[in-house]
Amino acid sequence: MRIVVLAGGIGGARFLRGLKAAAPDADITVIGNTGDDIHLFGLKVCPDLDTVMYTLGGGINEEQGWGRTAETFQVKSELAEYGVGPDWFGLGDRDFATHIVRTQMLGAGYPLSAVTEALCARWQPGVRLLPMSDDRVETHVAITVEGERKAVHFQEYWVRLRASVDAHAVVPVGAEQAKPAPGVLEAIAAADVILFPPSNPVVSIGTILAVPGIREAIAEAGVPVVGLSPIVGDAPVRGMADKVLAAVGVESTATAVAQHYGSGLLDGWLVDGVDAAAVPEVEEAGIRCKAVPLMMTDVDAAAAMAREALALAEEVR
Ligand code: GDP
Ligand code: FO1
Ligand code: CA
Repeated sequence: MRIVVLAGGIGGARFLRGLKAAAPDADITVIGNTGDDIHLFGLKVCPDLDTVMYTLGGGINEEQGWGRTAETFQVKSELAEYGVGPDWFGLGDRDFATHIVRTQMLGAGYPLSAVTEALCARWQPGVRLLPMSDDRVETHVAITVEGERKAVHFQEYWVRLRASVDAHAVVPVGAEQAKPAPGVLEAIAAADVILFPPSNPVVSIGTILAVPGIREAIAEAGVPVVGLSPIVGDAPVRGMADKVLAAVGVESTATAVAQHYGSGLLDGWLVDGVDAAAVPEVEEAGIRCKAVPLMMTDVDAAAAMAREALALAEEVR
């Protein structure tokens, strides 16, 4: 079975670990969000691709959900001694190596998709990890600071400001001109099932869908598209997805997120047991819906969610 998954960082990566356990023989292609990417200290950092790669490759810091295990921060403190920032983004020593290799290869002319493949040769994530695009796309967030409206990089909004101010708009800068990376449209067209893990609907999956051609290819693939809600009990399980959902006028409920994707894209939607009341509302919108446990407390729990998603896909096929 060929499965295509659109993934952000932590939510996507933890779901994928479960999916691999639930469907060990499946051929899994991951289309990763690159809108979170940022250039720091002359290096290209791809947080969501790295989170998927490290999580599936056994190198992730489990408690944190991002970055490398047993990390140290010598380079960061040396940079700080020079007064070189930003100091609000924690790049660790081990992680730095990944960004150095990536930047070196990009400088030599390799596209991000080829670089990602080369990095994955070390980590062996057990899936094919494709960036959504080889073209630069950067999510910016419009906010008001001291009465003045301005746009900041998504990482500045998320990590430095902790989404503490309201977002007026979320803009995937460059998306309109971006092309899907090699293999993305082909994987979608060849898929037997397409899954939306419980990733951020706006800045992870929404950004991937903003690359022209990807949304259309999914809608036209003619195979079941099933999503899992990142919103449980009217709040994100972790992170500040509610802030970016509000920016696009979507309530933080499992129902509203399903309606936001819409029946033109989604065939099936899983909500958590605490949101069972959402089932008839989602079905009213023409999307088959089921309530099952959706907390990824460990790999077994994530695997059970993946099995439910694949079962729902068979129901709607
Ligand atoms: P990010 O790029 O690291 O922010 O990760 P993603 O975009 O892939 O996923 C973020 C979303 O995952 C958040 O909105 C969380 O609510 C959701 N999430 C994290 N852990 C869980 C979980 O155990 N269950 C569910 N249903 N959602 C989760
Ligand atoms: N998230 C933080 O909250 N603080 C950090 O200092 C931080 C550093 C970092 C470094 C590399 C990396 O791959 C991810 C990192 N993240 C950090 C996570 C990440 O930037 C965000 O959680 C996601 O991009 C949000 O989707
Ligand atoms: Ca992300």
